[in-house]
Amino acid sequence: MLAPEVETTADDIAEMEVRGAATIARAAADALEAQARASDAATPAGFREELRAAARRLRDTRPTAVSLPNALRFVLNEVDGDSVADLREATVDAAERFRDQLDRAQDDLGAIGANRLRDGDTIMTHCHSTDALACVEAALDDGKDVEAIVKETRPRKQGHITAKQLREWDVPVTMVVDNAARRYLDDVDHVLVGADSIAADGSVVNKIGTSMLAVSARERGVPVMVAAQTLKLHPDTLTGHTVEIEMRDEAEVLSDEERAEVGDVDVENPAFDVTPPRYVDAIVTERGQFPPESVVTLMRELYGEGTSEPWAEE
Ligand code: RUB
Repeated sequence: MLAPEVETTADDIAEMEVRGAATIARAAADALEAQARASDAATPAGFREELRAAARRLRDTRPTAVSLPNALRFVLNEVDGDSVADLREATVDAAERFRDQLDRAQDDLGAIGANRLRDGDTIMTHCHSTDALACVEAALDDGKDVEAIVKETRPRKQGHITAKQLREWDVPVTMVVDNAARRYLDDVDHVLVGADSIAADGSVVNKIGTSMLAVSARERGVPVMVAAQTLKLHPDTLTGHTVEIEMRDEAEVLSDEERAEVGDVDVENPAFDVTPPRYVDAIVTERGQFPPESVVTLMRELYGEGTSEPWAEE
């Protein structure tokens, strides 16, 4: 019943071939569009059931980045019509609108984030965030010179992706192991990271190690800027829910070979952590920059007091 593109996308997200909150959201919208195009459902009810099943398959891949359910909700809530053809067209249109909105949000937040960066500034990055890099790209477009100290980001080394992108823009890059971050903070003007989810109290959920970096940055007096389009706001946290932190395969930390050498140890491999709002100076969104504690106002405005699960089985 599921289109092959849905299965492939779900596998790619789970295996991190497709990764990063915004990119995952876009891939999910693309997959729903592919499902709509491929559907040979005989009835509107059948079409809707297929789309919900596709959304459930995508939803179950990774739990932490709220951009994924927010994207699925955006598309599913726009699917309206009396015939399969109408429903198909509505799905395709909604996916298209979603992609446009995502691109525009990234451009807009990039322009706002760039205003925080001065000519000659050095940033320190953690993981790979397209929202964070949009700020750098906009600053470069404004004619500012920016340098970067890029944290490697164990265990998956997403810092390499960031370094590659920055080098393509001719930004001077120094790569450091994660443990060296504090040593280099004195040379840094801004810590610049993205987010997978932002909670109603302004806590920032991002790649594991973000909170340690933010605490060190606060101790060193270096401002911490989180670039996160409003797709990263987690509406369930308005009603007291917490954000699930993904635990990944221990082999990412300790290979079978290494384990044979080390012996019988337990391994924990959380993919994300929570940075309390007091360590964050600004959350930069396409709607402006916010002190983390005030982001709840924006969340209420955009997402109301609760969320639906339009992919649930009926
Ligand atoms: C990626 C990560 C990124 C955010 C924001 O984790 O933590 O900082 O997703 O990225 P993973 P973006 O590699 O495990 O998916 O700004 O591109 O949405």
